[in-house]
Amino acid sequence: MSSTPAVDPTLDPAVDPVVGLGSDPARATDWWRDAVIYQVYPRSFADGDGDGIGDLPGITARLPYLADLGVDAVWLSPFYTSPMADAGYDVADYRDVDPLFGTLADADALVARAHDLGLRVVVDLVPNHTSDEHVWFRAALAAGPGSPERARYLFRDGRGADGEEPPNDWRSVFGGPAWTRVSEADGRPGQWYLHLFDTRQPDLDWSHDEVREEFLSVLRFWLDRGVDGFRVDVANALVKAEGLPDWDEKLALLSGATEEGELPPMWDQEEVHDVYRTWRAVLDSYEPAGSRMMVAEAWVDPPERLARYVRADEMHQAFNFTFLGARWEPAALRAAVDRSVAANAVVGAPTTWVLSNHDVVRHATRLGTDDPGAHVGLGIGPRDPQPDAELGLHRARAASALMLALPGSAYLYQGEELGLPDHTTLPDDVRQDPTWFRHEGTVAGRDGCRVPIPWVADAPAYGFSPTGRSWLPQPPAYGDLAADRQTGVDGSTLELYRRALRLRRELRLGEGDHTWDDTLGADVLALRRRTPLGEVLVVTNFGDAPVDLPAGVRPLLSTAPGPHPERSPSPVPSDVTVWALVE
Ligand code: TEU
Repeated sequence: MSSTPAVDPTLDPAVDPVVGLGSDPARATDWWRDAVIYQVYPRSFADGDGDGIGDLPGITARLPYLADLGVDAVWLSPFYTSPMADAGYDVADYRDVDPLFGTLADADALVARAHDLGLRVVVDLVPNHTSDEHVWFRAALAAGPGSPERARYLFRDGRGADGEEPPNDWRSVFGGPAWTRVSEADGRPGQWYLHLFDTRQPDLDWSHDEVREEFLSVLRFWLDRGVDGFRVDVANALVKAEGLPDWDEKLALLSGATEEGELPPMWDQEEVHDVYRTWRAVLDSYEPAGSRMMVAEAWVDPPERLARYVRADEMHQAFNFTFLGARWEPAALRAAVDRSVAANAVVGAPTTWVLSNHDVVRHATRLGTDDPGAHVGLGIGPRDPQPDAELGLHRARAASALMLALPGSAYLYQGEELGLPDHTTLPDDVRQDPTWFRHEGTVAGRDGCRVPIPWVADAPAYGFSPTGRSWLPQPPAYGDLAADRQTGVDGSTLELYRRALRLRRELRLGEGDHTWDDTLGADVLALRRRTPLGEVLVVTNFGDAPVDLPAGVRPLLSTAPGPHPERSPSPVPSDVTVWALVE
């Protein structure tokens, strides 16, 4: 086994957090309204112990890098005890850390170190389903039909003479049926249980008081340990329609009501809002009020329905997947921005923006394909048409700079600041995502966006782990994109993000509102922002021809390739975003 170089320049940057948690009392509450929140996917961020899977000590060691990058908070995908049937989104114990990732003491150390650096910590909460290894589900299997133990989940008798047909026609989001039949104590086929996701992720019955009480207690457990908020997994799924009626439509995410106005019986039911009202009361009971937040992961369409999750007494934020799924065209993006901002304004909530996460093809890859919206959730594999990597990165930089200029809160996914693409040629035999297995290999699934981060170009596993092990292989392209290759290199994607985040903070771009400027032509999205330093013009050019900036503006940032692109910002090349101060 080879060893890492003695000095890893990305490990210990000289950190000077601009807005420390303690340094500005005004930021103690409502910090989330304009926050930039960085998603860490623990198994792929940094491996401290060398087993090839990232862990909490690995993350803690890299927190200075994140403070230096200029984000306000980190959101950690699940690190709880889990058999890892869905990479930890199948939780067996909500109050403990899986040994793969470390211990509770490691979680406490991570939170403490983050707070020292002025970073907030948001943890993932998975309330729709547990793991099949959760003590409740094991008890439900053992106890048999009609028992109080089964009542915490959605067990039903099957249809047909011998109950051999599932109780309804719902399909799993990951492919295949949404029901699995169990064997009863006598060994005979028995009841079925519902799982909107994998067989190993049984859905809880949220009409059950014990289920509701349990999650209030889990919230308090992590709040008492000092976390600043929760990202709530499939927040729109907890409550199902009475009687679990058939739904012959596809179980599509982002599925709103049908043309007849009928809501899918598994998504976005009215009673789910009661759950978040009780959660909000718990969060607000922690001092100072307004310091703890929740963000809904809810694939709900249209934006007006999504906004109902962020009413004043419910969640603080919801991910804006309409923006993420929009095509690379000015009209589509403008409509997504306008509609989201307007829908949120009605309920007084800030809008969020996100371009990548652990479920979707990274935007540096997606934007190098013909239809970026088509790849949400399904991945790209070696037998699919391959993306144009150069075009994808070029557009991704422009898209990120556009996103970071918008008012509200922005979510970044680990590695996007390096311009990382998906691994689109992962071999079949390393894949782990249940989406791949449940589609019997007909769709690639989400492993391609979950590949471990390259920190050091010349180290084994690009510095991800001290032993060179890596739970998924990294593509060769990750070498040149390693953090150490980009640090201090003007024009690199990493330095572009650092510059954008610093400017965003100085100019307070997360606050206030925007106006569109229609004078630069139909191929351009141009918006104006009022800032403490004056008016800022943001221009993204989607056309083939370069576009001149108006006279008398002072450039601040450009996503064009090469060093110091902001020194010659006009004309704005194709697929480039420029920020400029209007003097
Ligand atoms: O995802 C919810 C979800 O339905 C989608 O993101 C979906 O996984 C994807 O588009 C594939 O079709 C959340 C988590 O983010 C995801 O990682 C989990 O697998 C899922 O819930 C189940 O917990």
